[in-house]
Amino acid sequence: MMRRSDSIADMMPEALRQSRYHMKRCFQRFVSQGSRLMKQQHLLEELHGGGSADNNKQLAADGFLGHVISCTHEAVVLPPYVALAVRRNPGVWEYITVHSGDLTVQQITPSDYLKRKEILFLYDNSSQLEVNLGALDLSTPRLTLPCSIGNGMHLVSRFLSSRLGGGGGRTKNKALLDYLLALRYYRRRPGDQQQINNKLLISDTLDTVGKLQAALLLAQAFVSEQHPDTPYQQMAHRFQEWGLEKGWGDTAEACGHTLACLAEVLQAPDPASIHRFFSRVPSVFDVVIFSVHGYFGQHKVLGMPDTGGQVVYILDQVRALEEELLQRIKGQGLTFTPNILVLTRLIPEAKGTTCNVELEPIENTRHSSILRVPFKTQDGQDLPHWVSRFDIYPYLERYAQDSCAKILDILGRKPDLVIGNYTDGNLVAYLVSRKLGVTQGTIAHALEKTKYEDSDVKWREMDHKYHFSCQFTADMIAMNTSDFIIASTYQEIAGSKDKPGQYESHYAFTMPGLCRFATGINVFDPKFNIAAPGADQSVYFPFTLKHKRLTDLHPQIEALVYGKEENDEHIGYLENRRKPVIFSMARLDKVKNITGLVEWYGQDKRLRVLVNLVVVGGLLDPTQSKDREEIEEINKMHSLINKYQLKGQIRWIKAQTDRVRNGELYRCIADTRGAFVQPALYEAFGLTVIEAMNCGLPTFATNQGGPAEIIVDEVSGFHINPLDGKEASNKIANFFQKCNEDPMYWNRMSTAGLQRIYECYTWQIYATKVLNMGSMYGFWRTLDKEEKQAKQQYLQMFYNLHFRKLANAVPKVGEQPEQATAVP
Ligand code: UDP
Ligand code: LCN
Repeated sequence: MMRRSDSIADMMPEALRQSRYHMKRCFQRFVSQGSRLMKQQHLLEELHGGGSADNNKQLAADGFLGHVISCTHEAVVLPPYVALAVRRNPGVWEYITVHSGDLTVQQITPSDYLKRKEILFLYDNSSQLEVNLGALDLSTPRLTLPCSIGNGMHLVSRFLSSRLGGGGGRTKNKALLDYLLALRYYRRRPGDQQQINNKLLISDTLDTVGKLQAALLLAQAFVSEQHPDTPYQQMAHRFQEWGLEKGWGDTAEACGHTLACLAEVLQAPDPASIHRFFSRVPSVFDVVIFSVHGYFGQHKVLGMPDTGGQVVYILDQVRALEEELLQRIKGQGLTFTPNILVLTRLIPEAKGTTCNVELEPIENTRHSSILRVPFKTQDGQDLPHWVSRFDIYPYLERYAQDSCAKILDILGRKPDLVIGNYTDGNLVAYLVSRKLGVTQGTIAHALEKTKYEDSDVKWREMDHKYHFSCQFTADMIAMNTSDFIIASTYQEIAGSKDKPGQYESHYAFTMPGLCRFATGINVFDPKFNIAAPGADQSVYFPFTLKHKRLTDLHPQIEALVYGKEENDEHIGYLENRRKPVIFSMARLDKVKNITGLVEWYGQDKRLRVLVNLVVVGGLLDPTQSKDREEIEEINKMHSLINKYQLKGQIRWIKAQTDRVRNGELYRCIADTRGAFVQPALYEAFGLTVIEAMNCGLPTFATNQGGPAEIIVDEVSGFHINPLDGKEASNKIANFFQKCNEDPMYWNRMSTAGLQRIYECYTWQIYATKVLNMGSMYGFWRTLDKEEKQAKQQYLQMFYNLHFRKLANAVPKVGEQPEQATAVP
């Protein structure tokens, strides 16, 4: 019996005994064409000497070999050897070589595997730089189960509980005591009358764990005798007598909870009490978020080059974080105002947006602003033009310095948490958090490496256009320096059973002639956390909430959807308005596959009878677009509408940037008892999916990427395979047919979608998680300081000696106007 938990190399001899002949033929086929890189599909085809072999029955018949090949994502063939990169589970890789002649099998290291791979691209790799970042994490605990990936905070509280609860008597909690002694709120801003300088929770007199425990006992006894609502101010003087400072709570009851949490942690910590305590500690007040590349603004930026859902995400995130911060600070009995600054680029030539404004308050917040800092040219002038996100590397170091100075000026203190977004934001977040010595968080809405096949080994071919040499190096630096990483979904980190995740693809990779990452980032690192975004529920609310509906907008929406007028705002019309509408909205990129949806619809007669199609996206006139990809898609849309004679059944509306009206538009589609369809070839997360679901619109979304996780297929919506249009359109048609037979079916799907959202995808859940991360990892980073510092120093050296050179070699294209490239 084969145990799939054993290493492949260990199991091979037994498998060989079972089917030596079959294996030999297979490996000889692999080497028959000389040295090459083979991908999974190719390997599966050649397993049987050509033709498709990926059906499960066939693989089962191939026994162990079939199992190994079905888990092999790539093979390096250097006759007589074949080196296999086998992914046995999400995040779990094994590298082996098989000799095609005698079938001897050997386990090899990732580095050995990558060296073999380089030979395919380089004549001589003997002087290739190798970086092994995993080797620097000697004592960092690792998760072990693939199903725990992305649940880092939970595991950190477990590790902390055994660490703090371990032997060592009263000294065992020294790290926690030192952390508490360092808690302080200091602020001095230029116009402030006086500086604020407050110790928090404990004073310097409580300098041993014993003294702290004694003080906690006294305070606990005292607050238990007070009315639960007694304000902290009335108890403050007693707290101070015991060496306790403010920050425990606003009332006797709240103080009692925090005191009890800390007492429990000091006495016998368990993961739950640690988690509770860190969710109450007053440690995060000011947050800085870097989303550097533009255009970043609140109006008229969606659809501009490089600007998509990540802007929506950051702005909504800020609103949620501010709300959560205000609640927490009040609950801690403090009166400090939180501040959130979103740092982006100031673009003097702002094309009708506010991207040339330095400080812009964020709507629907009281204490949050966008702060724009310009890029500087070599001679110190403000760089006037937009610069593609692929070309901005030479500007980032100076940008980080300038931003840092501005932040300190505006906040009057160091932020408590610096979060980066996308490669550029993350790199700057690294530079700024390193300089200020504060906690660093990382977000990547989509990592670029997995978007382009073989972008690592073929980096040289693509570098003039994409500068992946800089990008992947910057990603490695930021992922490794970051205290925690926020991902939207599990698949973003570790993919699925069959497909590696975006972060996972950085585990071991090489850029021949540049750098070999023998280990880059390990997805079993407890820094990974899933915190899925939500949708602004004041904008995207259920269609059934009649009193909130924006009926004033209905005439405009009516004209958009059902008007007959064709111009550069909309084309096509809907003849039969009694039919439900299937709706899609996205940037008009290839990957969004809106043209795919139009084609599926065109080809499916049954679907065309059942529903109308409304799509929002892009421009309608190709001559008005500057984006190469968008132009192609626009032309394709027109030709599909003609080819399938869709007029009368389709309405194509140009990109809509009024999110409030878009919210009502989703609801109006729900009024038709229609559905939302997200047909992307790949979607990192998919904000439109949750927007639609929030409005109560049954949703069909791609099974490639985030939506596969957002929706539970056939329960809270439907998955569709974007590579199989026939099956997808059939699934949509079946749904509407079923709704005709059972009108309650539509209602059930609508409600189930909403339920899924409320359980898992709200900004409130997100904000709670992220602030807990800020607090928990803020302490975690103080443990094993020497080892962590050694890794930081190594990465700093890597930045100085390697990254800086790469960044400086990128032509400063921003200093001349440039055409838009791809968008995120
Ligand atoms: N969006 C919009 N108008 C459009 C197309 C998209 O307002 O014409 C918004 C959409 O509502 C969503 C965001 O842009 O909030 C797109 O985010 P998503 O995650 O779906 O995709 P991205 O563009 O980030 O890849
Ligand atoms: C970027 C993307 O491509 C989308 O899939 C995400 O939903 C968006 O950012 C926000 O995270």
